[in-house]
Amino acid sequence: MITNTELEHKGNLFPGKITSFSQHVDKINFTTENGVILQITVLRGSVLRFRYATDYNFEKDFSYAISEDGARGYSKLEVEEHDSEYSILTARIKVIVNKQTLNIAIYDLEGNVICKDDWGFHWEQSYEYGGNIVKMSKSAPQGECYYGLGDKPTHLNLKGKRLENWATDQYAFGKDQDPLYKSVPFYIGMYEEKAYGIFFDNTFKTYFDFCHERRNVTSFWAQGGEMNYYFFYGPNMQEVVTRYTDLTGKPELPPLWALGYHQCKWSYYPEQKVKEVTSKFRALEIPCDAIYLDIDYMEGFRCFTWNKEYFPDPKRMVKELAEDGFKTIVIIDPGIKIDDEYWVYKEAIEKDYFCKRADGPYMRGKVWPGECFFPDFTNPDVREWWADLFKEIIDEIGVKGVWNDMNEPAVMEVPGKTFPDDVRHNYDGNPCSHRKAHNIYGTQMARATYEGVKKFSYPKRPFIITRSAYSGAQRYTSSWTGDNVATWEHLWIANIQAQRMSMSGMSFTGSDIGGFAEHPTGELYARWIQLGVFHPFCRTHSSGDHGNQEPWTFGDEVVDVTRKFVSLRYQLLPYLYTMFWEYAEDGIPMLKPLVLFDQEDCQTHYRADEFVFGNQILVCPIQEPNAKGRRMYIPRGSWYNYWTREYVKGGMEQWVDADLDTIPLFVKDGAIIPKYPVQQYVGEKKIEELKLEVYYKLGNKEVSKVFEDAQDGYDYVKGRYCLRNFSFTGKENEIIIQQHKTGTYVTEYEVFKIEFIGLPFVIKEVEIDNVIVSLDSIQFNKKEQTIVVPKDFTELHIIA
Ligand code: MIG
Repeated sequence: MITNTELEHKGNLFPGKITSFSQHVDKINFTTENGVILQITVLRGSVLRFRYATDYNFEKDFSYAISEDGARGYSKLEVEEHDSEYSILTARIKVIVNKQTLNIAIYDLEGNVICKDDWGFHWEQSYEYGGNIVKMSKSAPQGECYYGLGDKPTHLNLKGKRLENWATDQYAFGKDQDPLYKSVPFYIGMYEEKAYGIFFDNTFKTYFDFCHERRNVTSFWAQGGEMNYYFFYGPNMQEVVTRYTDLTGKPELPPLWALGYHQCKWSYYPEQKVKEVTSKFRALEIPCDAIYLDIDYMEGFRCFTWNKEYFPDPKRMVKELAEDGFKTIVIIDPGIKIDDEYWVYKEAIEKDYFCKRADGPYMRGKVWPGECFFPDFTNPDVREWWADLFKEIIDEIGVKGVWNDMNEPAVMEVPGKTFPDDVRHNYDGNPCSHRKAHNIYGTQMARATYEGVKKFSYPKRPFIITRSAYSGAQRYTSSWTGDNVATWEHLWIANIQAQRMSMSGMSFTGSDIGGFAEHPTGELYARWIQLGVFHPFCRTHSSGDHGNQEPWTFGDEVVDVTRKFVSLRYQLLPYLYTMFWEYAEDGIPMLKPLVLFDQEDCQTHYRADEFVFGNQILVCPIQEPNAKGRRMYIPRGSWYNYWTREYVKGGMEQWVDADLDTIPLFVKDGAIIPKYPVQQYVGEKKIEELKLEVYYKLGNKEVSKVFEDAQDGYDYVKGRYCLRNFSFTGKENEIIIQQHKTGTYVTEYEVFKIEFIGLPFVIKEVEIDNVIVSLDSIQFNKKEQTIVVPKDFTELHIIA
């Protein structure tokens, strides 16, 4: 790689002086003497787009990542010309554009530098492919920290690293290995507790260098396409993420069952084996909602076929599994077997839907079925055709979810593990080579799959999971982190990846619990389950090469731990669903790394183990064998140890006990945590009451929310949901809980069972909506500190 002193000798070109300037509503153009145009678009007061052309010439404007539903509009825009610069002022930030160099600097309204160019935009002409290698370099003040970038299995804070985005099938990847399966060219920078974000929307291979090459410089570049990035001002880190997510899109709510526990293996077959596994879950009372069929369910690995020897009557099997509460999820890969007797192959040939090499032949590659061709998912007609292929699986057989694998795309036995660069793609009417389409291929496959599964599941909700993804994939699909390994180090990696994906707009992610390659010890599996139940997507999966990975293969103690933690997840379903709703509605990351939770506390900036699940539950995994606990940082504020109910003050590191049957877990004081009874699968039981665990806090109000609806279907979009907004006020001898309810959905339970934790007084009197009620009438249980009250109160007073 080149260094700075060499840079100018390596054919780098720089913009010259600005010679003209124009503004068209929200777009401001600066043209330089040597043909560079910088176009700044103001999307919102704190969201700006920077786009650079060379030779006076922009490409056609097209992006797969940007969502049409994102918020647009600003209240203020003032552009002024000064002697040596232009200034652009919005309600949130000020941008200065230097007339001599085209360099930009972004300030907050108090005049603090948020982000400024070092060399700014520069480029190199690509002799090999044509076009430019486009580059951007920014000043990196000492102490700046960096986060984001998708699935990178490296320390949460990216300072000092150089990383690459090129979706790659990395079987048994290691710590710090790069790149992996996903390309999310979005990072968050934070300096002096002020955060901003940059999304470099370019699907070519991109690089990010965070003070690795030069100590005071952060840069990013791409092997083609345009320098085209969005800037998000915080200063609050969560707002950076919500603005990025708003721009690149939010998911629909998943069916509630998809937030349950999933069991997978490569592969469960024949039918008898599948049933053995599912029955065992029920017999051992380990809740489970989904069972996966990996590639062996197909006939010779042909997508959309069934192996009739292993699965003679898939429709009956899927129905029987459904009667026992299991949803069947099947894998679908992109490679289509070259086989003239195979209808999917024949249709794609007839319609000319397979990817081709530059000179005309089909893109041929070996994957599981043998020699295959690959649909061009960047062609809208192909996506529509692909979507319709799901009719039988979903509509007739009753499968509830689809798992997209190998969509980097992966190809076996070739050096680059993927398509050659010259392969042609439609790119929605912007024909291009694989260099440009590679990173988006997996997302377009998942998108086509989502359209199909949704169409045939309707009015129920679809469930899709993908391995490869680009920014914006969260609109269509959940994801998992690929082929990890059954080692303690990988437990650390899984924790980082889930947090990083959350900060990168893709909260609905989880790891293969226990590890995909190799075989975990019972202890490692137990520790992984304890973490995995706090990840938005929760699935055990393994290659099956080194033994079984169902919880019972590790003995009774691990069965008990698994049951305990999976049951806890099921109890917390209303909490988890509410945090998903906040993600779907406002783009709020479901997992909050400590730095995102409290960026003003510099103790959090390099923390990576501890995270907040939703808004009020603090989790910290045990990541070593034989541990009886660990040291961890408890963020500022006060917390209750979930297990012991001990009250702890945050803002310092502490030792926390955690034998094999617990994980360090804390609840924020003032929180109201909703729980359902344990169910073996979503919908097994009628919910007779909603349990509310109220964690006492002295002082300021604390707000908690509970979102519920029909748990599936689209009625919630029409307002048929029930959103409860609770606010807790704690005094020395009284607590007040106010409830504000919106939405038209009527929950099936009639009462709340409220449990008080940490209450400093004995309950003497209870008032519901200003009426004193007898303690008998609300089933006051002094020992358990519980009462049962009608669900629709607006104000509850608990008095000493
Ligand atoms: O080349 O379908 O990451 O989850 O079990 C291996 C078989 C293909 C890789 C996936 C893994 C899946 C496996 N697949």
